[in-house]
Order: sequence, then structure tokens, then C-alpha cells
Amino acid sequence: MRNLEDIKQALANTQHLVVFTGAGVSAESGVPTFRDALTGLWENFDPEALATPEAFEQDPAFVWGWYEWRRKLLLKVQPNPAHLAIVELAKRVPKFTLITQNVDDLHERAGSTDVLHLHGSLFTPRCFDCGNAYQFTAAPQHSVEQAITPPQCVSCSGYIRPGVVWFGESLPEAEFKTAFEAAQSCDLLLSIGTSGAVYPAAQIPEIAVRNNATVVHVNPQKIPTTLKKEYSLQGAAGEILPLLL
Ligand code: BV8
Ligand code: ZN
Repeated sequence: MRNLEDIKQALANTQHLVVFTGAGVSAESGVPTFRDALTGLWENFDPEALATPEAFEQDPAFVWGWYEWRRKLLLKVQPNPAHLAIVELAKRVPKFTLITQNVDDLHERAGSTDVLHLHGSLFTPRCFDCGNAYQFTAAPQHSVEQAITPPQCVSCSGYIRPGVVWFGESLPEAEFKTAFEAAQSCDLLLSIGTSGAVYPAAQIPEIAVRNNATVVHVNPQKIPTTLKKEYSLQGAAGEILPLLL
């Protein structure tokens, strides 16, 4: 189709490619996306209510249990062809920036480097009170219980919290600034597997569009495209991205 040829042309000519990913890029690895993360034990809870500092303060063991359940799941899955195609794309363009909203480590495990995590990571826990970094010592407890009491900080005995950005918390300054600048200076941005529901991360593709870059949405859902240089490639990332290579 016209789109695919135009996009391949844009890829061949790009000087600075930005890839912006959401939970959809990990879906084919078997990681539920954020809004359907709550399968099994967690199906009656709203992630936007659980992914907040208030929820953690109210019931640290319940919230920590949810994140340990997600970390345990991640230790069992592998990067998928979408992650691998992104590693390959990075090698073929003069300048490349990878920005992710995901808190998993599948981009890194696929071989991507300098990944900008706008919403933090499941693998960088820290003390809720003093911010002291915490090293995971063991794999997540395999209890099927929902609640797991979080470990305590060695220096202030505060509770250890997940290293993610919760709703109401600000994004990491450096990562967001670098991502914002890349979106402003790129000539092509691939937005892969995101519903664009969460701000300010969802501004990234909008900034690229405003700076007259070509923007391509890869998603099984049709993403409404308003501008001349905005395309929607409907389909799964694990199938579409290898085609672009
Ligand atoms: C902040 C980490 C202020 C935690 C996450 C009202 C209006 C507008 C904004 C707000 C509002 N009320 C509050 C806000 C602000 C709020 C916000 O945007 N809320 C939304 C819900 C309206 N934002 C914040 O609170 C942010 N902070 O604003 O701070 C501030 C400022 C200064 C000083 C102090 C404070 C912080 C937001 C970060 C929240 N943390 N994650 C955790 O993971 O537990 S966000 C979380 O949801 C994910 O990280 C992800 O980024 C986001 C969306 O999740 P999903 O929907 O699952 O994933 P995605 O959107 O990527 O959707 C999946 C997509 O994949 C779908 O489109 C699907 O079709 C597609 N797909 C499926 N399969 C495939 C596929 N695509 C390709 N291939 C496939 N195979
Ligand atoms: Zn502490």
C-alpha cells in the first residue's frame, strides 16, 4: 500500500529516527498491557488506583505484591520480534533515540542501549522515604498471596517502593528533557503500541508532528491521523516492524 512505500522511503532518508513505545510493544512477549495487566489475582482492581503513592502508603504490602507479581512475570518472558527489529533499526540510521513508557526491561534484554524510561523501571526499586537505591536479592517470592510486605531500607528502615513513576508523580527530569528534544529535532518518529492516554508522555508524538516530522503509529487499533505526514500502520508490532526492516 502507498503508506508502506512512503514509510520505507522516509526510513531510507531519515537522519534522526525516534522510536516511542508503549505497553503494546511488549504484548507479543506475553506481558499484559497496562489496562489489562490485571488478570488473575488482580482483575477486580483499577491500575490507575493502584499505581499511586497514596495506594502504596495506604497498603504497601498489597501494592508491592502487585509489582512483584509483574516482575515475576517478566522474568519468565522474552523480547519479541518487535524489540529485536528496533535494535536492528538503530544500527541502520545516522541518529537514533529510543523512548519508552514501559517499566519492563525487554528493550534492554533485546540489545537496545540508552533506553529513555519516562515512567521508570520495575528493576530500580528505592526507599519510599529517603530514596536510597535497593538491590533485589532474590527472585520475587512465589507466593500466590496478593500482599507481600516490602523490604525495608537499610539506612532509614522506610519501605522499599517500585522504581516506577506513579500517577501524580513527575517524570524523571533528564529522561523527559532528552526525549522532548529528540521529538523536536527528529525527522521520523515511530509510535509503537501506545494508546496515548497518559500525559505528559503522550505529548512526544505530538511534538514530532509539530516539528514537521513524519509520524507513524503502529497499533492493531486504527489510530486517527490528522496530518499529511502522519500514518497509521494497523497491525501487531511484532509483524509490522520486521516488514519495515
Ligand atoms: C504527572 C508506571 C504531574 C506505573 C505509568 C486528567 C487529564 C489529563 C491528565 C491527567 C488527568 N488526571 C491526571 C492526569 C495526569 C496523569 C495522566 O495522564 N492520567 C491519564 C490516565 C489521564 N499523568 C500523570 O500523573 C503523570 N504525572 O502528570 O505529574 C506533576 C507535574 C509536576 C510535578 C508533580 C506532578 C505520570 C504518569 C505515569 C503513570 N505511570 N506507568 C506502572 O507501570 O505501574 S503509565 C502506564 O499507563 C504505562 O506506563 C503506560 O505508559 C500508560 C498507558 O498504559 P497501557 O494503556 O497499557 O499501554 P498503552 O497506553 O501503551 O496501551 C497499549 C496499546 O498497545 C493499545 O493502544 C493497544 O491497542 C496496543 N497494542 C496491543 N497489542 C499490540 C499493540 N500495539 C502493537 N502491537 C501489539 N501486539
Ligand atoms: Zn530509606
